[in-house]
Amino acid sequence: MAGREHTLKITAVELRRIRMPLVAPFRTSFGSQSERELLLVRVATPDAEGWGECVAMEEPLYSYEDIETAAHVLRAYLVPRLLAAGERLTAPAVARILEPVKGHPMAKAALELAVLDAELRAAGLPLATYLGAVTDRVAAGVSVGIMDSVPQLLDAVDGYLAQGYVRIKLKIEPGWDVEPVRAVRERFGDIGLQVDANTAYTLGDARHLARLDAFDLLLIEQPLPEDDLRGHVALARLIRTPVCLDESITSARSAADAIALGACSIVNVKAGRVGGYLEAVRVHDVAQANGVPVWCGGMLETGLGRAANVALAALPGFTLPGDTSASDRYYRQDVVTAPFVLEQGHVRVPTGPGLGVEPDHAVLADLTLSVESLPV
Ligand code: OSB
Ligand code: MG
Repeated sequence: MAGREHTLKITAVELRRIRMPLVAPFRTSFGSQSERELLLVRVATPDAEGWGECVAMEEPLYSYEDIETAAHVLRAYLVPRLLAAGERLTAPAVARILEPVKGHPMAKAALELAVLDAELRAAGLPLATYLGAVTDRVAAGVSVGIMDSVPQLLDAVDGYLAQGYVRIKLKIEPGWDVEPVRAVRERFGDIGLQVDANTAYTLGDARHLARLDAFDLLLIEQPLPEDDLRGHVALARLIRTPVCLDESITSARSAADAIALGACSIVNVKAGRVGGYLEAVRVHDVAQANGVPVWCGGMLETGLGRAANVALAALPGFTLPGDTSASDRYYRQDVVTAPFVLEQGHVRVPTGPGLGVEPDHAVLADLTLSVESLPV
């Protein structure tokens, strides 16, 4: 990545809050959603504008950030620090400039992505190329929410498999785990199948979770609380299903620790969770150096954030299908002019400069709840 940086001066920053209806309610162990509200960050520079998507959710149920805390931290601390850095800004400097502000990785990631997009658009370089992509399309899995009944779940999975998704992830929680997994395995046979608990269990559930061993799952994602690394070490020794961490991995350092301790053998990489796409590449690098497979997680992104995820998922260590589904799995109308589509179970890596997708301004205007221009 060195030597390709172009410096830029930010002339305006915009925080745009949007609301998008989901095509179907999405239920996890931490709640049910029928729409996605989120924050988009736009930076303007003399040569190009750049977009970043903040993946914080409406309520702090996945992690402690929410849309309001992200907007607050951006407005009060992050944007002012970046502007104070002056004209010789480059994307790799953003994380260092923001580092004194503790936490708030999703707010930081959104701002870094907007700067990165502007810089790469000005340089004519695709984000995927910049990050180190080695492929032009990525395998797409789909994350399937908790349903009211097993037949309803089987219908949903059937639909996704018919569309070509190459791997199914079932959201689980106590009371919705062994039976739905058994039903999906029995009905659909030898498909790529994994589960995500979003911290819903404790180590005391180890014997129960070991019942999932019978179903040859690719992995179990984040069974225990975010800060329970030792619990995951113990659990990993008690069950055969490989343990994958999502919420617990907050940086390349924490990934290195989790891997060294034996808390996981697979890592879900989400740029928002680790403070940006450049740190996400470092998580990938740490995992790859340890022979640990990674895959690209998702946060119900719009086409803007999805473009960045798909670029990241094209790196060589991403050997498992990601939660990088097509736009229509989430939204009837995406905010980009060319939504992501599924082609033989894959989505194409954008090839244009920066994110390689263009916002659809009419659609955006329709979905916008508020726009805030920050003083520059
Ligand atoms: O834990 O991976 C998760 C969505 C929102 C918050 C957390 C998670 C998820 C998903 C959906 O599982 C992933 C996607 O398709 O974007
Ligand atoms: Mg997860």
